[in-house]
Parts: sequence; C-alpha cells; structure tokens
Amino acid sequence: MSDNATDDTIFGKIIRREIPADIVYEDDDLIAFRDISPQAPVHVLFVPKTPIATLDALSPDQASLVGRLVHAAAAYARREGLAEDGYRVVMNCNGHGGQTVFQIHLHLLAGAQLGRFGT
Ligand code: IU
Repeated sequence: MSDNATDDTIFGKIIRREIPADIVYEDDDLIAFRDISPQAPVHVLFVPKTPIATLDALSPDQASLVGRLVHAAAAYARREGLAEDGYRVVMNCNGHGGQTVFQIHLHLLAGAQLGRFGT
C-alpha cells in the first residue's frame, strides 16, 4: 500500500474498494459516489484519485483536475435529467468552509429547490 494522502482518508478506502459506496461514475482520474448523508434528494461526491488534502493545497499543475470534477458533475447531471431544473456544485475548504474529509471533493446537490447559503 502506498502512503499518500488519499490512502489516509475514507475516500481513499472507497477508491480502493476497501469499504463500500454507491459508485455512480468512475474513470482514470476520478470517482463519483452518493454521499452517505445526503443533504438533497441527489447528493453525489466527485473525488479525484490524486491525493490533494484541501483546495488550499492545490498546485497550478493540478488545477485541471478541478475542471475535470466540474465537467464530470455537469455531465452526470445532464445524463440524469437534472440540468434543466438545475443543481449546485460546492467545494468546502478547511474549518470555516465545513470540510470534514481531507481529500478534495466536489458536492453535486440537486433534485429540489435549494436554500441560499451563508452562515
Ligand atoms: P465535506 O465537504 O468534507 O464536509 O464533505 C464530506 C462529505 O463526505 C460529507 O457530506 C459526508 O456525508 C460524506 N461522507 C460520505 O459520503 N461517506 C463517508 O464514509 C464519510 C463522509 I466519513
């Protein structure tokens, strides 16, 4: 087993199939699975396979990975018929952002009218 950061998070265990998850999409760069504690009727997490703890740790050469997450989420939403009604994508960073799993991930929330965000 390698000792990179992804291996140290619950998402690394999901990527390696060490714990179960409801996986809805996967390719060479990323995996997507349903959030275990959904905050909307549709709540899917898009996670790069490259270990990056927070957005604050994202290097310039890793920036395209975030684009891949956004594009994969948009493509999933379109495939699932969610795009016309709309959806939200969110990335949380560190404590005030509400980040609890320290492998970057994009939340896709859809399936109902979402409330405004703030404190
Ligand atoms: P956050 O942005 O770091 O707060 O999001 C982490 C999400 O990971 C959160 O919505 C959890 O419900 C979700 N999650 C999960 O889907 N499966 C798990 O085993 C664990 C957390 I731990």
